[in-house]
Amino acid sequence: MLTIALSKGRILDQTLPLLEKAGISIPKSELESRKLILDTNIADIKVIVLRASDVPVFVQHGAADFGVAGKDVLMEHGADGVFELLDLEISKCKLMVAAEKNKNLNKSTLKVATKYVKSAKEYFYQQGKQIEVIKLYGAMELAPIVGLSDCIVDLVDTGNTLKANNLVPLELIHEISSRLIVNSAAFNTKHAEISDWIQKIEQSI
Ligand code: PRT
Ligand code: MG
Repeated sequence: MLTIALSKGRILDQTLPLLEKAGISIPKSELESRKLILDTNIADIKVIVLRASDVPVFVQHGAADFGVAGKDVLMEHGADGVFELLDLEISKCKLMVAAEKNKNLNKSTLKVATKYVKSAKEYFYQQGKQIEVIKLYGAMELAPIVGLSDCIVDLVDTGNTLKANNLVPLELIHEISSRLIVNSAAFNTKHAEISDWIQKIEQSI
């Protein structure tokens, strides 16, 4: 039995066609049901659909053998106990620093609003800048406008969300795409089976 953990939302939408090309499909009735463990066309492969940030947790602990998660989520999680095997080249975006235009960011301690606490700390530490992190779970773009922070660290795709909130992208922290991860123990114990599927998925990218 193999269990694949997928992130709900945009990653799920873009992963399903890849899996289908590789020979794993989820019937529409399963996707539309409220079930949390979905059957696939292959009897010994199940799919669980999770909150993006929970995917590496399930894979790390072996509750799922495989998973698909954004590089942003993997960097935050630390990804201990998981191997990052493939760049699926889907759900691409950039992790960036953004702020109001002409905002002075040369302060001794910069207030940074983000849900990417670890990535933000590492980035500014490398820049030799001291920061105070304000952890948010969403609507990061609001923080500089209402004076909660000097800047934000968030994902940027088209840039429309920043623009709509009078913010400008300033510095690139990391290019983001979704990655196929595997539980490191499962990779050893179910090596033949797992390598076989990895190859098929790789050919579908
Ligand atoms: O909403 P919830 O908290 O439940 O989950 P989620 O928001 O984490 O899920 P979802 O479906 O949004 O998918 C998140 C994953 O998709 C991330 O972990 C990334 O790996 C990937 N991804 C790719 C993105 C984007 N592009 C993206 N643009 N995730 C979020 N965004 C958001 C961004 O945070 C910002 O608010 O889109 C907005 C910016 O988009 P533009 O086009 O206006 O620049
Ligand atoms: Mg979202």
